[in-house]
Amino acid sequence: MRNVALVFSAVVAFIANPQAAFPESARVEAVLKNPPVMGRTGGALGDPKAAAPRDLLVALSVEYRDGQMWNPSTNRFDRVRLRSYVSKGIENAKLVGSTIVARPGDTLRVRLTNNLPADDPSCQRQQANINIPHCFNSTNLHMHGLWVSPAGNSDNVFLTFRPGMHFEHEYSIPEDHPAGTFWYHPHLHGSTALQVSSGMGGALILRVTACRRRIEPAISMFCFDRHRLSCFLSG
Ligand SMILES: [Cu+2]
Repeated sequence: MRNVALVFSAVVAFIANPQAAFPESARVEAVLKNPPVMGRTGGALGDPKAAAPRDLLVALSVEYRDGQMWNPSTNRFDRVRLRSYVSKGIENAKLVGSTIVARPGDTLRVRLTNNLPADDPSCQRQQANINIPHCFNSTNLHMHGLWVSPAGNSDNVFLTFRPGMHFEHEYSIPEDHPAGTFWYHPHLHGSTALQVSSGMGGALILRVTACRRRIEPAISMFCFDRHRLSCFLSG
């Protein structure tokens, strides 16, 4: 992913009111740098040694973080308190979590710690209607787009982590997994939308060293096309 400096609030401002002035001082403050990278942090794409499968361990802590967002309707920053993914190098989280980089064949372990306050009025012992948003300080983790196990300690969205709990996920990424840009986010019924809109999400990039020409007999044309596409995209 290139150093694309995204200005979420600026984009919103432009869409909401293309005529709205966006002061230079605000623009400089609002520009986001790319989040830090975890997992495969080095190694050239073409380096065969870099392609050997590895065990990767990364840690995500879910915490409240104070920040500010540009409000185009008032022409000033609003202070916000967000539920955020905090990790090494991103202690002062700005809206989104760190980027995780891995390769097909890697075993990716993600240690998730829920450091949100236990005092959660939205979480009642008996939830009358589970389809009403609730338990905003409880969470879990989903690797959006990965072809990995959806059970056990892998990409299991039926797990629930209350405040104070921690868990180590393990994702065995198949060797023939297409390269691509995916993302991770919470997926707990009741709190997903609130947490994702609060910025709990991060990019997950799978890199390949070279285009694989191997085609499994059982793989459909759809899969084959996805492989070709991923090879094409990753160069
Ligand atoms: Cu998803």
